[in-house]
Amino acid sequence: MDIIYSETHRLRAPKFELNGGLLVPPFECPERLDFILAEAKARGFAAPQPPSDHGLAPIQAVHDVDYLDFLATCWDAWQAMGFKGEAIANIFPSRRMTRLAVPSDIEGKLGYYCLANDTAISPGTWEAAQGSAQVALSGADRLIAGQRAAFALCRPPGHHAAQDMFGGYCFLNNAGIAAQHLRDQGAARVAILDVDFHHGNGTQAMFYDRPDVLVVNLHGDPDYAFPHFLGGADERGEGAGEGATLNYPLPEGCSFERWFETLEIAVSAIQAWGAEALVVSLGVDTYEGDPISAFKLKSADFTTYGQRLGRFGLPTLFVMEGGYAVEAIGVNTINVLDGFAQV
Ligand code: Q9C
Ligand code: ZN
Repeated sequence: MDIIYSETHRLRAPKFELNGGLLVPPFECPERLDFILAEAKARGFAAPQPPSDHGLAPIQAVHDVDYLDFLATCWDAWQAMGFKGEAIANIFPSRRMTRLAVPSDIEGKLGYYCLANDTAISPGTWEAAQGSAQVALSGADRLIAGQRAAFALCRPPGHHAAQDMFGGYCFLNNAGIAAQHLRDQGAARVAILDVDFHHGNGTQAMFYDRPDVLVVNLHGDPDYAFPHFLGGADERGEGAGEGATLNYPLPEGCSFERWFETLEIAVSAIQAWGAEALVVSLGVDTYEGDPISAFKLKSADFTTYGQRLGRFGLPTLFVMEGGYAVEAIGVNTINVLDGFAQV
């Protein structure tokens, strides 16, 4: 299985994350990918390959132009204000704040486009986010070329980013961009299976009214888990997309047995829907040792579900999302890919 990877991810290196009322070193850090690359090498995977440049057009196919312009200019505009720290949003268009215009002021813009102030914009963030999207696009190219599977080792992650929102450590929705690319290159029906602990609110929002991309999430129930305001079982798509969104919220402390039963239901639904290609939003923050999540998967369980996805038999693009138990992220991620490849 080809691994696509770009060093540009290192440009995403914020100093701070607002967590528990403190500015702490971000959970989503560059070292995550070092552990994954080291484990891939140790387990006999071929050296990672750089992405090819697809430009902005396939990113603009799912993200709004004004949002991309904001991401491209945010850091410079923030600095021009004389602010000394990283760009962290502090005001949002919440309920009863209904003026629709996008402010020209950068603090206003930042809040307008932000969904969670866990995510600081820092120098190099836009360049890293674009590189991450190119990794996903190049992974999709492998499926278009007829390969059975590919691993897009994306960073920063993407599934919380919507058409016009960043947050949850995400800026560009890599899985959504890849799914759209597969559609544009001839796949009639593409499924996205999101197994990250957190609900992929951005991916869901992006395709909510579309019948051609099925979005399926297994995640911590938003009643107790980030992102809290999307991911209920009753959200099933709208209009032409009615039925093409499926949500399986799961309880705090969810065991692998319960999780895997739910995966079986999700896989059956994808099969019945008739997907031609599968994009897996691969977050390994379902691990029992994850510092910000609440499921109980052990490292060996990642192999088991990788094997199940391998038996499923669809052309499959794995897109890296979350996973914050840094010392275990390599083993857990490669276990999924290795399990898949064993079948
Ligand atoms: N106090 C992904 O896994 N922050 N994003 C939680 C906890 C949000 C995770 C803060 C976690 C987002 C891609
Ligand atoms: Zn996550």
